Amino acid sequence: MTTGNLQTGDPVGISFWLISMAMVAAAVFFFIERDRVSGKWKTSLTVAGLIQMIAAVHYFYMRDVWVQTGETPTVYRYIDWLLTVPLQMIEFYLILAAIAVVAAGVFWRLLAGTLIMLIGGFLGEVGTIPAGLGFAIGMAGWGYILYEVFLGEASKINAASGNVACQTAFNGMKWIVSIGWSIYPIGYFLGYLAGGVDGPMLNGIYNIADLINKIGFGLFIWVAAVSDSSE
Ligand SMILES: *C/C=C(C)/C=C/C=C(C)/C=C/C1=C(C)CCCC1(C)C
Repeated sequence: MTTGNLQTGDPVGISFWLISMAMVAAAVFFFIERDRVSGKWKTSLTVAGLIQMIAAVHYFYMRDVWVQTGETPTVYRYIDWLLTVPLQMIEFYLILAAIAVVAAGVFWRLLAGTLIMLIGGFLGEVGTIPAGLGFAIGMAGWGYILYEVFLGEASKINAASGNVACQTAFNGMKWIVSIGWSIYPIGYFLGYLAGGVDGPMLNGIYNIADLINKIGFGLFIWVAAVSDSSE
């Protein structure tokens, strides 16, 4: 299995490969499409492209660790998340800020929730704290983000904005953060808490989650930006 080259019988390795290429393509796409949308959306597409680019580079490294050692590339995975998830929180903020006056506190609260979620998950995955405790801390951080997006100030600003394209993008992001993100704790649970450590299960599920939540997330923003710009 660990011959140093990608094998046909290694679906997780193949998914690392495919997703890294999809992310490169998505980065180029969002950067070029930036030209086509009106001014207030440009920064959102720039950030969407950066997220794909950062993730693509991490996927190259993660793929190598996986293919060459068969081990879970936890450090690369979490460095990637630590960079790209806060950038997604900036996206939320930018979309709201494009149409309303938004207190910076909204962004800082989303960022705080992100850090709690990722630090808890990381410490649990590397074994500094018990895997179950890391899971619980991660869930608490995620719960806080859900609160802010569904019931907190961010949701109120969006509802009051009266801008259809913004509301479309914001609602799409709500789906990503709730349904899309729920794939990650499922991966963690099946990878660490369902009896023994299951590397292929963990990495396979995380990879699918990243495909949906990075590229899918960018596409929601792109759809809103293009439709708002062509009016
Ligand atoms: C681009 C990468 C993204 C959107 C990563 C998102 C990661 C999560 C939503 C992780 C969530 C976790 C929990 C909710 C509990 C268990 C630990 C985590 C970190 C896997």
